[in-house]
Amino acid sequence: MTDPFYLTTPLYYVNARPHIGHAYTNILCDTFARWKRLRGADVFFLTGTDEHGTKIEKAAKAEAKDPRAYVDAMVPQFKELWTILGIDYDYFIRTTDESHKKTVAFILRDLEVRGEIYKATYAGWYCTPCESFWTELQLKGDRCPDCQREVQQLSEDNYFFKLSKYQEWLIQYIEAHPDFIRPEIRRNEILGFLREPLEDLCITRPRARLSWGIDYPNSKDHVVYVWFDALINYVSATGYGREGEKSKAAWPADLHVVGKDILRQHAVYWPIMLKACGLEMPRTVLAHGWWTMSGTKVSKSRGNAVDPIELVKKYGVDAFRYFLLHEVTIGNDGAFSEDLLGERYTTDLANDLGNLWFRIMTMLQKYFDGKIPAFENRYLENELLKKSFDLLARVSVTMEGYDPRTALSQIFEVITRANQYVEEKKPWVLAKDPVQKGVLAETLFVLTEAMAHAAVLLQAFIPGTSAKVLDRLGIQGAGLLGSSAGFAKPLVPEGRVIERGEALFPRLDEPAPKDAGV
Ligand code: ME8
Repeated sequence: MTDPFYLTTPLYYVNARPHIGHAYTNILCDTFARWKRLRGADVFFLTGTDEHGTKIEKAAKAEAKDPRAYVDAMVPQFKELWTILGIDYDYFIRTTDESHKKTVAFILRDLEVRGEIYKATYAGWYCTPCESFWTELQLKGDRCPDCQREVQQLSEDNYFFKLSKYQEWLIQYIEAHPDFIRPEIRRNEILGFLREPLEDLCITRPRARLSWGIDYPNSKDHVVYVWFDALINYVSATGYGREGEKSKAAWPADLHVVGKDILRQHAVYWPIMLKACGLEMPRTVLAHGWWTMSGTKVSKSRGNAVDPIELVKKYGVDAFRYFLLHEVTIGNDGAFSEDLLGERYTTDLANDLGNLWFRIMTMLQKYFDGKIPAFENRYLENELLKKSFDLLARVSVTMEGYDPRTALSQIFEVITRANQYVEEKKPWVLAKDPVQKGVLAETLFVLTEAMAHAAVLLQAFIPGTSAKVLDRLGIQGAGLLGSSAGFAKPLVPEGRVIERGEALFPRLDEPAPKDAGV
């Protein structure tokens, strides 16, 4: 039996086109999903769209569309971007799916039976963009404490979920499970938030004020609060609450990846909802930081959104993936600038990786007719070869800790070392001396193996480039990461004639790469 691994992205609001922030979350998840698959896990990777609530209703109205027609027209833009970015998800869930609505209704009825929901009058302040209620005390200078926008005064009957009852339980759970909220800075933030008394959660909106939502099962006058509906997607994708339906996903999730803006919903509301339903906790909620531009968060509402499709057209999908994965440590914010992306493209991808490939292949062609030289001792004592064979062990530990940035640095360390090795060994000098033919063969063998091992590991990060290299080298990459024994050995078939092929990362002033993905 292979280990199951269930991971999720947030469900994105469809009130605008996805931008670099959404791309980042999905690229992170895709990298984790690919990594786990390559390691042999039975992965279920879920993404999708959040389609109810005031924001969506307003956006539809602005285009004079019925909300259903509006969301149906927006969803393909998300799917298209995921295809362009190589996001290999297993299932795309929409909160307007009938199956999802059934699970939401099941959970609400169940929670009512369990005595976890009550009806009461709410009087206070409301932030429409955040869809959140605030008390007078929570406001910051008359504005929403989360987004600093204007709030409106409201008084209305609603249904409430007993969050406060589980506050102590949640604190203890988080303290007993250090991996539940990551990274640590975010875990501390949630524990800090839980030092203040938790209020019960208002889980409905009066239909008179908002009609675009899932029907509340026991009241014709209410729809379900969009966050309560959306969080449930993670279990509705498993078929929960729908007798007889089968899904490949099995609860609990191993990993929820979210931005730090929605950590509270995932690390406070969601665990308590699950606990109240008698369901298991997800293993890890991983909160990443924000991409910023000129110091402010990239966001649809701020109008500073960066279009990932434009960047992919210009730099290629792998350069874009590499940049996002490499530029920040998960949890920290990252300042986006196209100059920086261009710089990374040139230094790391074109000059280090692309150039290493070009040099090795040029030398193989020149000195060995493009063939890996026949070679007796393919397990020779050699520092670079050893570093290449050991790479899986190092990268696995890093990836177990969900740290793709360090993993990429570890892989690129071998690439950098290989480039230095070329300088040290000077194959062009060795080639002049027939006595050195054996040393020359050994040198090129070691270099090709370093390249091959790096490429096998890069499958999870920059899959297109990795596939190109592996294909040219005649290596089947898929099965090589299941065990260290399968990886720590020579990988390139002896005697194979290798095509140098076109440049992996052409200079930026040359025409765009053909397989930019768009
Ligand atoms: O919050 N930097 O949807 P949303 C990094 N529907 N990541 C960013 C980002 C930025 N500047 N901007 C957005 C919602 N993101 C809810 C979620 S889940 C059950 C419901 C990413 O469309 C990041 O993952 O506003 C963030 O958490 C998410 O997009 C918010 O997407």
